[in-house]
Amino acid sequence: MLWKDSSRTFLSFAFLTLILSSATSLVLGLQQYNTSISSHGGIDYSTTDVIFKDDFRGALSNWIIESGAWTIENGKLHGTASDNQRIMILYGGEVGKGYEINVKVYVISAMKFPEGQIAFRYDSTGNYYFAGIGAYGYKAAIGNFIDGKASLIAYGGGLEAAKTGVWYDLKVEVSASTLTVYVDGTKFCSVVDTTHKTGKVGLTVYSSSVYYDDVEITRLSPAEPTQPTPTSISRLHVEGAQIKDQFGRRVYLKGVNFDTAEFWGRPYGTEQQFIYMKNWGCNVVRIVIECWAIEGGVMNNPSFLQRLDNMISWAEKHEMYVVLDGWHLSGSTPSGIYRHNTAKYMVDKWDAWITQWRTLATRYKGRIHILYDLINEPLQLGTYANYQRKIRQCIDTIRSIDPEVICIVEECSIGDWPTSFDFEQNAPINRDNVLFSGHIYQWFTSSNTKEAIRSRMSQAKWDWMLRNGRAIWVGEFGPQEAGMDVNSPTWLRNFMNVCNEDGYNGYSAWRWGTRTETSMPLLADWNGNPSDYGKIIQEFL
Ligand SMILES: [Ca+2]
Repeated sequence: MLWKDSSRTFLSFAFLTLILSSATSLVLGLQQYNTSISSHGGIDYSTTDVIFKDDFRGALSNWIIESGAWTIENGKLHGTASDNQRIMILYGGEVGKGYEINVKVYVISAMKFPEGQIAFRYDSTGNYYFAGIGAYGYKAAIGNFIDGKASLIAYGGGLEAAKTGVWYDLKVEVSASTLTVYVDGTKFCSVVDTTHKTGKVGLTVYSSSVYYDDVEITRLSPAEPTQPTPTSISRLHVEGAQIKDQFGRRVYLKGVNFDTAEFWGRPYGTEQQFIYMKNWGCNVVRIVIECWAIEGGVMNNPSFLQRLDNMISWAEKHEMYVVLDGWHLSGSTPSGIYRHNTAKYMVDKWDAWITQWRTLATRYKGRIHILYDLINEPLQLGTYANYQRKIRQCIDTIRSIDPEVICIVEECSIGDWPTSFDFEQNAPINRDNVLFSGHIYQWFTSSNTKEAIRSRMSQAKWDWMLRNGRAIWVGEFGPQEAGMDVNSPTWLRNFMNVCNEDGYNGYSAWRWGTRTETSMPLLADWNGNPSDYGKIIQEFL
């Protein structure tokens, strides 16, 4: 988080008003979050063959109407469900265990959300999965019916992002215990679940009137693995301007910041919060180690380290990377003498800071999902040369313990704001496997357009860095300090689109929590429900 005033006083922030529609609150209130593990395309399918196709120009002779009104209309299948009614039509044949189902879906009208989905591994009326458009209010989601009770097990896209009057290409891939949903060719969510092993496939509608067309069910045959199966989490490295995993695949780190105040000052450093983050679609969490908040110093407190251990293990369990961030400095208060005075800190506290990183690198040596963000928002450096020497000392110390870990070096300034990557152009850090990180907030830019955002990035030399083979990740971003304004949704979407279009390596939103006193919380509550700001971030994770 960037403190805008140069006097480095702790600002009071205006309250962000969170408005959730009553419908959304109701739906979210009923959700059950299960532990879920995403698969990221680990299996290569070498052969496929079609099990069944129907373009609905003939009769429904291959189908079994389980419930509701289903008719053929002008070469399309039409299913109509009344309010709070789920209706179902099943393909009569057998499909085996590994297959994908493609179908076009068009919701004509909806009483709640526009809901048209594929049902699969259908065993009986109350026991099956359903996946597709509008489930639980999301663009796409997967639900699991067990003995007539449904729960949400994965979702993607924003709330209320599914629309009526639009043809969607829906695909559900069912492979062993991995269930994945695609809409218009884009993967929206995936989950590993073993509740239902086999069963029929079909189409289902909830509280809506829906057209379906061009159903195709295709058998998937896994290829013989010739290499180790890529997993979601592997040791990352920096290759030119990109982050790659150990299998050579490009990785974008997209997630959230989790601040010391929430996991230490407040009791939210729980596995459940990491499950919510994963369910939002995060693959990284930047854990902020805010030294001033910890009496006696972070590294002297076993309870603090135990809490870090837990969070790092939960992130690993739920397949997310962790950026450990040295956030502001110790021996002080929120408005204390070292905040954003890196030169003074380097004189007074540098040895303790190096010791801190040595302790962390030793404790987490070999944990392949961790990256180290050395020092947050360095300002008031005085001279760059001294800072460069210190940063190299820090990187070399960490690498002497854990040689392959990525170290993150942030934008800096020898004076006050703004920071930039000038230093890398003039006197490079000159260390391998370094990821560079910049922070950007709405108030940095003159307007909410992509042009204004790119102009600000260019001023700070982000484009120069990319052109010259430096990898950039955005460790923090967010809307106005005081919360969302009328321009914030456009700014946020434009910013994330620019990152994705221009080749940056992902972003981490400031910040996971509900507090309004330091602005811009992503959560509406600690049950994982998004604020208005969080809803926009969910679209881009
Ligand atoms: Ca047709």
